[in-house]
Amino acid sequence: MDERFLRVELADGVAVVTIDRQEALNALNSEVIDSLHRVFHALGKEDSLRAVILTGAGKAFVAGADIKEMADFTAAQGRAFSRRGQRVFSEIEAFPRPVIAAVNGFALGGGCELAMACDLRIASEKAKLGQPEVNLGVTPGFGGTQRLARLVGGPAAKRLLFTGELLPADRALQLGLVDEVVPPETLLDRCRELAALIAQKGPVAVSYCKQAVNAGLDMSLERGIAYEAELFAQTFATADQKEGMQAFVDKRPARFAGR
Ligand code: DAK
Repeated sequence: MDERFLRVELADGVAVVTIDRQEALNALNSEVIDSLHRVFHALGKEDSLRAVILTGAGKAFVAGADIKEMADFTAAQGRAFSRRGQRVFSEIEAFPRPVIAAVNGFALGGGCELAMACDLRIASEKAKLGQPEVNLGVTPGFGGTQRLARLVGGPAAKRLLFTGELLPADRALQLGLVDEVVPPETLLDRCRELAALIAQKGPVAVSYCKQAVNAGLDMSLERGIAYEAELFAQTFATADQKEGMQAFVDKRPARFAGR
């Protein structure tokens, strides 16, 4: 599954995907974006997969979309790049398993947007997050204005977007842009710990929870609750529900099959 700029390690139901294009601080060029698409597509076919950890090699998570590649774009190239990027970000957001961003360093522009397309964000104390696109005379283009406002609220999102300010990890935590901050040397272990905890749970139920929260954010409360009830009903057609409830009655750990 490895690609030129992407490493994939799959063990115990958890995939660690590392973007490794350190000469450009892991900036997202077309090749990295296409590789992410291929890797997530391939991971989607792994029956044993329970969670994904996405991180960057070196001092950056991802320092943004590749400014050097974008600089001379024609409108048509810009459109194609935008479609590629948006497709991958949507695939990650809708990926049937939880995706945890291990934000090891700079997560700027498209990098911050990539982290926001993940389900959880665990940051190293060294991480810096922000949307500095206004420095380049552009807006975020991979969902930054929308996901940031949903995560941190309108005023905080506007301040970050208007100023291009880079937030240290502790400030990002206060705003809710990341969920936890840990020392750099423990970042991957902490993410693996979380992924392992998730991997013990009913896989279909975890997947439905992700689906319900994501879809519900675009619905009225009334419709969201109706959608939740439907997913709840569907879990009763799974082997996982039978196993989970029988294991409770038998006072033993559940052994979920993921179906
Ligand atoms: N793209 C390309 N190369 C980059 C890069 C980037 N985003 N960020 C860093 N690099 C490269 C640097 O050019 C440098 O390369 P060489 O000069 O060695 O060849 C190398 O990585 C190391 O960077 P620095 O020497 O600058 O390292 P420092 O530690 O001094 O500084 C930094 C780190 C992260 C503060 C700095 O590199 C920096 O400010 N980088 C740019 C951050 C940034 O502005 N990111 C946002 C990019 S714009 C859209 C879709 C998407 C987008 C917009 C529209 N549509 C669909 C409409 C998204 C836009 C963005 O993400």
